[in-house]
Amino acid sequence: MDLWFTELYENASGYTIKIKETLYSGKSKYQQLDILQTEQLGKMMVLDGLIMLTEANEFSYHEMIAHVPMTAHPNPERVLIIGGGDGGTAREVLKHNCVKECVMVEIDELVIEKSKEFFPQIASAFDNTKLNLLVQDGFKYIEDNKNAFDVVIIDSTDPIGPAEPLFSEHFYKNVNACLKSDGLMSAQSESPYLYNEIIRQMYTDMGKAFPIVKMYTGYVPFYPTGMWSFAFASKKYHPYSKPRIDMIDKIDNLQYFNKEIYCTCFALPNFARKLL
Ligand code: AG3
Repeated sequence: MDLWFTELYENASGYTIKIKETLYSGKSKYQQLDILQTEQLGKMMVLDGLIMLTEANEFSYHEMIAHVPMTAHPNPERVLIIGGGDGGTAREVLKHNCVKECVMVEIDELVIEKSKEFFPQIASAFDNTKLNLLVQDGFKYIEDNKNAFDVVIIDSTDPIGPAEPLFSEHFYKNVNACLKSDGLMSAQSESPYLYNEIIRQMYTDMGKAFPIVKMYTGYVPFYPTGMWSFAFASKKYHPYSKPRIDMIDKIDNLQYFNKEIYCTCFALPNFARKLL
């Protein structure tokens, strides 16, 4: 019998992938978590029916969400990740030796636990002594920590379910307050081909909280349309004002990100520019 998994996009199109077997299926207080063995792309993590990552090419998303802000900041020593419970973003952040502490605040312990069990290469950061892992609500954590971080990375799910409060002006203002005076942030911001309204709203809200707001993109084949966008918001530095371009060649084991990608990822097609 053939088994196929489909993620539906707005109930109108979708992405279908052949499954060998279900490795785990369970429900936390927050969401449904499924881990599936695919035919082609290794293991796959799915939350509430939406693909979070595949083993074969999670690198593009994690490298882009982490290394772009880490390059833009001249000396990122204290980094905060909101979400990212699988550990992929933390793995990338901790490749930077300048990092003294990476705090990761994930609301759902089940995601952390199952990532450790099924995705050891992605969850490798959980053994790093520079990682301070907190299982709590990122929205609340950020309210209580002011002026504390150089870089904040919002590695959330879509704005339905537990991540919804992370897409709001109030939240971005709190992110601004938890950053030092020259701090900056990145956040996953959906596909510009599909989610125009979400993107317009998100960038409008960010613009009310930060003086510098840009979109950059990367290719993430297992997300809707493959073209994925990330928001870059900053208090002081533009992406090209003080980037640590020469450090990029020294980052370990990069499969997607490089100098040329940094220098071009902020270039946007016209239809995407119009959303901002
Ligand atoms: N972050 C989720 C990105 C959104 C995916 N959306 C979708 N498939 N509809 C993933 C967490 C990876 N660390």
